[in-house]
Amino acid sequence: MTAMKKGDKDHGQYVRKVQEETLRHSKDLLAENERLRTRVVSLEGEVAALELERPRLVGELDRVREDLRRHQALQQELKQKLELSQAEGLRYSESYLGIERQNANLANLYVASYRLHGTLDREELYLAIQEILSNLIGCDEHPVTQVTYDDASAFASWAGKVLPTEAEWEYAARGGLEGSIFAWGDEFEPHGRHMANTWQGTFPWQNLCLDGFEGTSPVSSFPANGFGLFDMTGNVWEWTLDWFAEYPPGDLKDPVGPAQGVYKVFRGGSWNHAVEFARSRNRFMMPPTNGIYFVGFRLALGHKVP
Ligand SMILES: [Ca+2]
Repeated sequence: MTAMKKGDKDHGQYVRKVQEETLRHSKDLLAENERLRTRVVSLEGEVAALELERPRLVGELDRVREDLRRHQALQQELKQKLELSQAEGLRYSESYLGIERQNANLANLYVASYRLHGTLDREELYLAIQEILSNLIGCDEHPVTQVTYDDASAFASWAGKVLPTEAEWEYAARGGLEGSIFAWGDEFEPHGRHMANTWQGTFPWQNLCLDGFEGTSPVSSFPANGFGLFDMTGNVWEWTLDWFAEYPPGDLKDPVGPAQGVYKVFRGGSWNHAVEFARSRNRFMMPPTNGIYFVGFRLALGHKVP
């Protein structure tokens, strides 16, 4: 055996160390290669599956695009309908104003005729007044109608109260049921029960009176809502404090009417209008100087001045 020098010994140790590290590195590379190969196989499988799914996904994308296009068209159509219905509402109010003017003209003609011909003696005048009063017999519990907004507002001031704003009225109408269609919920006739006085039948010639009333009904003929308020739906519309203006789109919290306007808003539907007018959110309007046989009012306590 040849005696090993120190330099030879160090060199042998260095070579073994390099061999061990190379072997370990080689094993690591093998493991990493195996992992990568497995990953390649997996990804190839996913790509193949996606390729198979591609026609279905493209088809679904086309369908969703088509649905979106259809919904956008529908939304546009509904917007136009809404604008038309609001314009129709204004025309409707104008037509009532025309009828009121005609009635006023007829009344003036009537009085003028009596004055001209002198046919109204004391007895006839008494009978005429009795006839007018007889229409009110038995109506003590019915809501007042034929009052203008100005009348209602003057009465409220005299009584130390106010007319409710639209927002206050709508909040009161729902009786604590947030977003409900009517004062008692979403179903107009729950379990077939009439909950309000509206018009049934084909307006204006067929008044079926299925709710038991041909005209106005005594207040509290139907159940109160959650706040204990009667007739928030139907019977007579009710003047509110607000001037009319179209609401902007989207949800609104306590919207306030404009400072000035042409029409005052009334709410709630009436015995003279079908169910679709009776929704708590529905609005109608006419000039504040108009009084008509299906519009009345109710008072609110008003705001306390600090
Ligand atoms: Ca009725």
